[in-house]
Parts: sequence; structure tokens; C-alpha cells
Amino acid sequence: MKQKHISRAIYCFIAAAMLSSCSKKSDPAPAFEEKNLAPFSVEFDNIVGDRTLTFNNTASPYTNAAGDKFTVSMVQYFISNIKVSTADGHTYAVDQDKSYFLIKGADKSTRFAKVEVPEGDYTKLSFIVGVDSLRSTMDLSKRTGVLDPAAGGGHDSGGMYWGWNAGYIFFRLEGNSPSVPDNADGDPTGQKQFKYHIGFFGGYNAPTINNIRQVTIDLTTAGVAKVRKDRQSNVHLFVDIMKVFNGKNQFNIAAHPNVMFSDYSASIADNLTQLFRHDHTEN
Ligand SMILES: [Cu+2]
Repeated sequence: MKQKHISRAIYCFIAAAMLSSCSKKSDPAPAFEEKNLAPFSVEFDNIVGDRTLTFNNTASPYTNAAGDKFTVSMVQYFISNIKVSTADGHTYAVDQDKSYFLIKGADKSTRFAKVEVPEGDYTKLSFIVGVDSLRSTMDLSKRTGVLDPAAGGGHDSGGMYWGWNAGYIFFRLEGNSPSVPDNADGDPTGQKQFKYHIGFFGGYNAPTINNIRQVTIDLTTAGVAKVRKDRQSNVHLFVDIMKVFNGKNQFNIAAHPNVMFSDYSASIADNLTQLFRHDHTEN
């Protein structure tokens, strides 16, 4: 399956080369000018270890580092507050009103965060996995689209919102594993279901854990983003769902089959920063 990623990367490269070969020959970065906006996108390409993300693949489940076999039935997460930096020290934060994205594993059309940033050559990208605390408490008129608390049909049917004080679910992963203990919380039906609903912004009424995490990605190794008005620069990231289990706070599913409101959510939030790996950039 690794081969599949490599061939996909080559395809992207060829497609990008065909699109922009005319304009790329001599291409000095334009002077950084905040008003000089051009299209830029970040692509969130979900994988599981060295395999493609497939849902409910019971015939060939994934195996985490602890040896648990598992399948995935849902994965979705918020990406927000996108920033880019040039090598010579300019940092640009995308207009915040246009910087919230809900990536849904089951809907490939949601895999791009499409924004505008000034023309320039960017060596660094950063974003929040989740929703910042300020936005979480804003008036509903400032929380439309993917931030609409009613979107997705509420918490029980794939929605990403708990309530005013708890806020948004930043990262939602569900699936099945024989390692889930019988009668685990949240598994009344005996389907051996695991659920990780990681959120909380440090809500102010009854202070919660703050599980907001920022991710910073160095683009110099796999491809600087050359943002220009005449093209679509796209930073292609692999998002390795396996790292939820195998990040720096490795755990087994039997120990934590169902994490939402517990302190352990912070340990999983720490793992979330390790999901994102820059594979290549299309310029
Ligand atoms: Cu690509």
C-alpha cells in the first residue's frame, strides 16, 4: 500500500508540473504585500499507518502498536487558524472568519482547506486541530457553516458540538475492535465499539481541560509553497490516524475504549499533533 502513496505523489507531481510548467521557469518570490492575496490550499489525506483509510474493513483490519486489531467507522476533525511564514520572517494569519474547516474522512470533497494568503514562498505552515476558545464562545451569528452547533445532527449522529461550556469536538474517531471490553462505557450494544471524542477549550463556566493543540509544519524538506495568483499552491499532508494510538502517549484500546470527558483526553490530544506529515507540495 506504500506503493499507492508513492504513485499518488507522482501523479500529483506530474499534474502540477503540467499545470504550471510555463510560469515556473524563473520564479522569484514577489515582495511580501498583505493585500496581494492568492489561492492556497492544504490537503488532508487520511491514511492509517502505511495503508489507505478504508471504513469498516473487517476482512483486513488495522493493527496498532499495542497489537489491537481495529476498523474505523468514522473520522472527522476541525482544522482552523491557518498561518503561513516565509523564510525571511513574514507570518500571515488567514482571515479568521474564513479559517475553519471540518475534514470528514467519509467525504473526500472536504479534504482541502482552501484559503487566501499573500503571494510568496512559504517555508512554514501552522494550524490548530480544533476550534480556538474565543470562537467557541462567540455569538451563534459568528459560528455558521461547519461551526453551526446543529450541523451534523448533534453529538449522537456524527455532529461535532457538545454544548456551550464544553464546546466543539475537535477530533472524532470511532470504530470497532475485539479489544474493547464487554460492556465498556458507550458500548451498550456489545458491538465492541471504541469512541474518541477529543475536544474542550478550557470552557469558562466550569473550567474544562484545554485540548486545543497547534501543529507547525516545516515545508522546506518536502516542498516550499510558492503562492502565486496564476496557480493553486497545495500543501499535501498525510494524516496518519494510527498515531491516535501510536503517538507519544501510546495506549491500547482495552485500557481506553471510550474517551470523551476524562483527563485522558489530554493525552490523546497530545498525540493528535503527530498525525500530520508533509508529503509534497503542488505549485
Ligand atoms: Cu498531492
